[in-house]
Amino acid sequence: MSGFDRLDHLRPNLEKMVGIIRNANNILVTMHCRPDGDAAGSAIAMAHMLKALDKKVTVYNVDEIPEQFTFLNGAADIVHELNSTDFDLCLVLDCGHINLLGRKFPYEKLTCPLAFIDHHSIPYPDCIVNLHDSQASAVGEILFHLCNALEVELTTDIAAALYTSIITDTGSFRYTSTSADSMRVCACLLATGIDVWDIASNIYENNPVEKVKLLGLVLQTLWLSKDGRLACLNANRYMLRQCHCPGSMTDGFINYARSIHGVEVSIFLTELDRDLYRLSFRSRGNIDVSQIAARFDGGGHKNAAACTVKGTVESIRKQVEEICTEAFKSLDK
Ligand SMILES: [Mn+2]
Repeated sequence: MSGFDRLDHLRPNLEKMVGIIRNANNILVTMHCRPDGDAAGSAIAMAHMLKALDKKVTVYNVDEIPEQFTFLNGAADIVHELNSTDFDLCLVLDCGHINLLGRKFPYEKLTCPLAFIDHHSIPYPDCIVNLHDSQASAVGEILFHLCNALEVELTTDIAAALYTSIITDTGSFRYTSTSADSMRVCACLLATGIDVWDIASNIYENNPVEKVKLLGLVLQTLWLSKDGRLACLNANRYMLRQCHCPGSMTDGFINYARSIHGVEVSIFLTELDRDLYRLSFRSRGNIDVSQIAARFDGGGHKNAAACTVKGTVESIRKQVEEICTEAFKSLDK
């Protein structure tokens, strides 16, 4: 008995992954574009683990790491350009589909094998191994077990990065993905002596004033469906420019729409270009927004998903409203 409910599920691929990592020397670590706390935290933890094994490590993402995760030791080493694509192994973290690595990712040039570590609903199949657990609250939770399997000491640097992964992907232990195992893993992380308030305040109470000003503009765009079950917020390029904010600054704003009494699905539209939007979904309860996002060639989890859509705010909102009306109907049956 390991004391962890999910370890038996992970064990076969965990052993495979350990073998693959031990055999590689020059390793590329990457994660989904527009990295969130789980992507950033798990990539940083992975890098510390590989360095402890004397591997040469490059952590690469096409996009910048959001400001609130740069306090993590190792965040500054993440690169956004690759001088060489000559690696023995590429570890892909928190990524349900290779396309989510971003348009700028050097797919063609990279010839080394890919190994995935992930918790999205469906494991991406085209790789040498996918250390996958859709019941894990975060990739950070899986990496804790990998750290043990690799016999790497759980340092405070690793623990802080894994804790960041888990608190951000569980909404600070509020989402249903939070399991007894999440808590067990976090208990082990806390036992290293990490400062949980320091981590939480860096992530959640360290907003640039521009972000709060942008939030003020965004909240004025609130739209609710007649039945009050769908809520929409949006940020256009004019607002972003006015507040000197990149599009990534809207991360988390969607939760204000979902927080409204009676709202079951919330959407957030960030204007990328003229008539081109990034569409994010959040749901509570039983609506699976990854299925709605899939209708627009996107993906994600049951309660959080995203895609890119062409159209105006009104036309996209209308399409989503129609899909949601159907979904609510089948839910009410
Ligand atoms: Mn994740």
